[in-house]
Amino acid sequence: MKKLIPFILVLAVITPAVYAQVSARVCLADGNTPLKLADPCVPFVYRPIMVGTHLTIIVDSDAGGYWYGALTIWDTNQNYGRLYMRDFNGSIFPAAGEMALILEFLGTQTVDEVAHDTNGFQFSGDEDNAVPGDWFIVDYNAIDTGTCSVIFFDWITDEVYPLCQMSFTHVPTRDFNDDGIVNFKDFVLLGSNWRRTDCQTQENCSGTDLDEDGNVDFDDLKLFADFWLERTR
Ligand SMILES: [Ca+2]
Ligand SMILES: [Ca+2]
Repeated sequence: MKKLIPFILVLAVITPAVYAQVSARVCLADGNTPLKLADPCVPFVYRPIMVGTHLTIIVDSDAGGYWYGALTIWDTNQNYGRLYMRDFNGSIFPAAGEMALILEFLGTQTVDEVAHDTNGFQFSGDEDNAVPGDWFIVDYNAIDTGTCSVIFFDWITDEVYPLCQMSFTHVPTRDFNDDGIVNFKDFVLLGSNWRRTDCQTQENCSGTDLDEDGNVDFDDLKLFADFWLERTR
């Protein structure tokens, strides 16, 4: 036993302190299916999504205790995406504790001396009752074509720099009839515009000229098929 005591002391010295690891993950609208990355080797840069697509961003923790942080749009190209809180209770999971809070804040970003509106949410966990698990959920909607970023702050560890920046690329919708799903009805609409060459003067041939080169052909069919059976809401 005498030999064991120095060994334990050494362990106490070299074992680093353990802190709660709070993170944000992106899922489809079901709040469960992860959104795939564009490149598995590049974190936080996600595969393209269609305009109108709804996503969920979930804040989770591997430990309890007090925490505060934020999610906010960082959209230097003007409001291509937006975050939504479901309602006061709907965006807070029980694991965050009874006193957990979520507050919306509106702000501006100045890009090239032009101020743009932006939005986000500030979170705080319950110091006494928070437990490991999912703590908060907010919805994200792709409003227009372009690239939009959402930045995540863990203000416990850093009050200035974000923990991560999630990047979303919005492409034109393939849900041509706007019924919420890309299926055979949309394929029929694409077929009804097949081989047209006047799309640049005809509103992209009802949206079916997906690469916007003026005609509807196999290039557009390929872009359409990439989103087969995906939902926009
Ligand atoms: Ca459709
Ligand atoms: Ca085309």
